[in-house]
Parts: sequence; C-alpha cells; structure tokens
Amino acid sequence: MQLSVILALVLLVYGVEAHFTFSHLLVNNTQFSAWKYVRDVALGTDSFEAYPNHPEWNKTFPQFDLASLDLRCGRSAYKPSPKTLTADIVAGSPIGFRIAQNWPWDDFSARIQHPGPGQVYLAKAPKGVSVAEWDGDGVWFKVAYAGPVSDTKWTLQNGVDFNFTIPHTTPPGTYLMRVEMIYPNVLPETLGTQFYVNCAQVNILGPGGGTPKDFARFPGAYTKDTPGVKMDEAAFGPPLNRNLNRYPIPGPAIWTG
Ligand SMILES: [Cu+2]
Repeated sequence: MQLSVILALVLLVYGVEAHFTFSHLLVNNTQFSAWKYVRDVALGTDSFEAYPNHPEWNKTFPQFDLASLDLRCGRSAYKPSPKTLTADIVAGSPIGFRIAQNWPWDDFSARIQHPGPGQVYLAKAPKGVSVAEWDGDGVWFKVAYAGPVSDTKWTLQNGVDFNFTIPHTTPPGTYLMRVEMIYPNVLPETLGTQFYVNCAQVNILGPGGGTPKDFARFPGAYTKDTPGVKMDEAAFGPPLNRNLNRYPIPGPAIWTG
C-alpha cells in the first residue's frame, strides 16, 4: 500500500484531520480575530502527534475527560486570561462561533468534519465579579442546539460556523458563553467521545425579563452513561450518520426565553 493511502486510512479511523477550535466569535456575522473574545486554550497532546511549530494546531486536541475542569471552557481556560476581551452582544441578534482557519497543511481543510451535535450554554458571572476574572464555577443553562437536519446529516458537519441566537429575554449582564461540539465516538481504537469546547466572554444587552431554568455544571453535566455521550453503536454507527433523528440530546433542556 502506498504511504499516502495508509495515511488516509489512519485519518479516516482517527479523524485527526478534523480537530478544531472555535477561536472566533461572530457578532452580526462579523468575524473577530482568534482569541479576542474567546478564551485562549493551552497546548495539548492526545494520542495523536503534536506539531511543535504549529501551536494553534496543538490547541485543537479535544477533551475526553468528563470530570476535568477543561470540559468547562477548553484546556486550562477556566483560568481567566487578562488578554481576553468581553464582547457586547444584543440578545436575539445573530451570534456564532467560527473554527480556526489557519492550518499549514493545504490538504487539511478547516471544517467540522466529525459527526455530532453542537450546543451553547451561558453562565452569568456572580454579582460583583468581573466575567474576565471568573472561572465559570457556576450554573449554566442551554440556549442553543445544533442537532441533525435529517436521519443522515448533522447541521454542523462539514461547515465552519455554529450560528445561533440567544433568547431575547436573557437577563442582561456579563456571561461566559460556552460552545461545545460533541463527537460521539464509539470506535474501540479511540479514547472515546470527543468534546470541542471554548468559551467567549460576553456582555449581554437587551430588555431582559426572562428567567433561565434547567441548569448544569461543568464538569458534572455529563457522565459516561449520559445518552448521547455514551452512544448506542448498533443504532448510530459508526459512522454515526444513521437514525440521527433518534439521537438523545445530552444535558438539560434548552431555555428559549
Ligand atoms: Cu478531530
């Protein structure tokens, strides 16, 4: 077998080509620079190769440990960073996250290639605490879900953006806004279900009036037995692209305002 064929098969099995970070915040369809409003994450390695000259790539390695603080906002990003800014966003207006685009390999397209859903959670900074100095150790409510569009296709798969709105009546104030893409991974060769997690710092403007409910904590929201995290291989795959309308959504119900 040619080396390129072997490499392609390895990539097919491990999906290494599809690691990513949600490094860009989108506000009204405008992309901001990487890690401007999204908390930067530490470099990581997993079972795959690290590339010393490409730190942005090494930030893309996913989270596997459901009990780790890194499941909250990405690798070491529960720690506040003085360089992260807080974006003003208007409740009800178009918001999004875009994945990092600057890979050094021409044939490594920057797309969300893994199958799986995306979700967005908000956690309000405690009274008197700046969100820029908060570790996110609080309660989170879900405001967006990007699931399957059909029995065989996921909303996010093969795209670069996760677009959503937060409820018009979200109480104004500063929040951590947590995005996750879950790759429910049942292949025995891998470490398990992968989580791609990042957090933006946002100042939500709007009329308020709503009362969020159905909270979760990170870590703690998911266990290895949570439906949608622990996948039923017979029902969903691999390659996890069948019977998708039966996919059980992990975590609390969405709060719609
Ligand atoms: Cu990946």
